Amino acid sequence: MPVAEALSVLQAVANEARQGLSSTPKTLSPWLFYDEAGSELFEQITTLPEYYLTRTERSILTAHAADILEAMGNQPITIAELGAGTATKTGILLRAATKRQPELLYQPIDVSPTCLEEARDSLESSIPGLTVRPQLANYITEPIHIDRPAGTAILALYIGSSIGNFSPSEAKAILTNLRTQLEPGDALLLGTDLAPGPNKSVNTLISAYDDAQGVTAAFNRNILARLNRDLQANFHETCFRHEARWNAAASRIEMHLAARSTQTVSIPTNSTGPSQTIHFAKGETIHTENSHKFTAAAISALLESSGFSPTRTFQDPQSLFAVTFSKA
Ligand code: AVI
Repeated sequence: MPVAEALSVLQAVANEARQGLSSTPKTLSPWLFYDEAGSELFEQITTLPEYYLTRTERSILTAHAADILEAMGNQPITIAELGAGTATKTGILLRAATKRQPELLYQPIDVSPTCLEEARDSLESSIPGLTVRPQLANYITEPIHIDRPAGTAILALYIGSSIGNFSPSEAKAILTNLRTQLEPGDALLLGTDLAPGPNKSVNTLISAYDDAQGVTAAFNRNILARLNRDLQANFHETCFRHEARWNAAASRIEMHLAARSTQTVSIPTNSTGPSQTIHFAKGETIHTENSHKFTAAAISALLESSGFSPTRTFQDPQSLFAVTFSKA
């Protein structure tokens, strides 16, 4: 990462820590999870037996790739993806699309340059006819731009249930921002984790965020390790207990870090600002993440309020996860 970029990331980490840890209740933003160590832990989470989200969405995409492409009609398509990461699941749709048209442009949009490069290298070398044009952009706070080769319709992807990590108003803003780039004939495929139902208990949800091997606990505590590494804070990570809670009123899993005892933590004066002392009462928590879980009605309401017309929803047989196709 270029030096100037690394410094601005460090300043953003410091700003988050100063603001979130001096608020009541204490909070830290979930984007702080994803430094190198946290991104590796997240990759491990996606393979855990309890974390059904990734494999279930993959199974839906595998089962319905042809239906999804058919819903786009006969025009050639261009695929763009928000928050693409390393785009491992996207390969399913890209492969299916290159069977219908000889050349395909894929535009992954993400904040991580390393993920974007990894995605380009692995996809271009394994899918003949595919051109990957990565875009480094913060689609959450900045307007985005999607290239449209002449005569193609755009299929935009926002999969992985990443939309669930935003508040309802942020989620609407992200989709509305995307909608500005789309025209009649274009479409959005949105992946969302589903709320508890007849075949999905609250326990299934809690276990997905509090696995037996403790990988999610390590992922959550890594946020403190990151503040130690980046800002020379002195958190004792093991003095904080990982908690996954179901908030029924807000239909979301919340992740917290609870102080096992009274504690005082300091962030020393450094290049990012003055020193900060943070006191924790026993049991006090830092709220680190929300992961919203959607009903079918909530998915439709979100899409419609952002200017989309949902036309088809694909689910797994147990109704754990949904992938919704909407027209622009
Ligand atoms: C990235 N995001 C969709 C994950 C989720 O399920 O909300 C992040 C995560 N947090 C804990 N485990 C996984």
